[in-house]
Amino acid sequence: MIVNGGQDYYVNDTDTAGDLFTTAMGNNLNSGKSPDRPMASLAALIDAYDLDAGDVVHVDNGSYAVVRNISLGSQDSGVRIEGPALGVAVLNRGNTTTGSYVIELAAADDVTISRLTLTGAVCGVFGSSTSDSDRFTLVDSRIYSNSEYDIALATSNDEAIISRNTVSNGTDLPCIDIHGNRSVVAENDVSGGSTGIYVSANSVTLADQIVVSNNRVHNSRDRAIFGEGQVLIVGNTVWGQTTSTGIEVGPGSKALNNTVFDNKVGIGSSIYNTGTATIEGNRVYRNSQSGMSSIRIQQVSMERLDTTVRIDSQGSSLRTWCMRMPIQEFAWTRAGHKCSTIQCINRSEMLY
Ligand SMILES: [Ca+2]
Ligand SMILES: [Ca+2]
Ligand SMILES: [Ca+2]
Ligand SMILES: [Ca+2]
Repeated sequence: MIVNGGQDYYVNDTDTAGDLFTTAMGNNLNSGKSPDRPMASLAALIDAYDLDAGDVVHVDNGSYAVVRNISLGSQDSGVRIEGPALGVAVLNRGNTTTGSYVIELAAADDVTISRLTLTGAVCGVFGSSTSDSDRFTLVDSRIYSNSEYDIALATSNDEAIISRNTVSNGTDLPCIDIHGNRSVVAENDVSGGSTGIYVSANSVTLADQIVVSNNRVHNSRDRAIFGEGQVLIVGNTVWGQTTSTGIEVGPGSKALNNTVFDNKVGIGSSIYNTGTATIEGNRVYRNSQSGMSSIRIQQVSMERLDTTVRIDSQGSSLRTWCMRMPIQEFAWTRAGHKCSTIQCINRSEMLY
């Protein structure tokens, strides 16, 4: 283990065109401690140093073949790893055999990754159920074309922040898969996957709520956003699930103030046995089959202010909702769309 000096670390590939942080080609024989002595491999640098809070690893413009997982352990807690503000630092795992990740969290708390492109792995960022890497932050990055998930953080990884990233893949699994308490998924652009953002909360306690807010999610196979447990899905824009559903809420979750259009079904719920999902204040329009749909509709409620309104099923083959509630305002429906069975609507729920 090399003794640290200063808090800045440098990585570069062998192409110096457009470099912002470094002044020389990367080489793993370098110390990685100054702009003219960058290392070539982020994994090698992480392994060589015991990193701490305040340490910043600068990964310069370039293409990096990631030949083994970049594994962040407890001794690396607090580190920030950042790419260039202009240009891209592409970390390509080039390996989709089981267990291949670009970034693997292994008991590293308070890690921040910013402005990196992560691709070519089973999973771009992975934290297992025993990783217990809390307060992980991923911002301003691009994660795409990983063979299973782009980002997967299991239950032990609490308080993650996934924000302002562009995330996409073409797989049968979610692009973003989040389970840790008090996590936030915000302001990302997410496309593809079976589900764009899949959030299954372990806790039913409000204090542990996971928030999915202000994302743009589109063109996923099964649904754009799914939440179950203590999950708040708020302020997202969701479109382009032409054969499936925009937002699906399971027991304990709430869809609030989202804009949902050009899907087969706008907002659906999946309450199989017990539980309540809440759908409130959304703008839902131009969905080809129905604005809203449910599997067990009688167990779903719609809340307006402090009033809980029951929703009854009608047309079970189409699973179309007919909302029976004290008339607040009449909804209007679009001719030819099967959401026309919706008869009246919450004042704040624009559904047409
Ligand atoms: Ca280390
Ligand atoms: Ca470079
Ligand atoms: Ca340390
Ligand atoms: Ca934890």
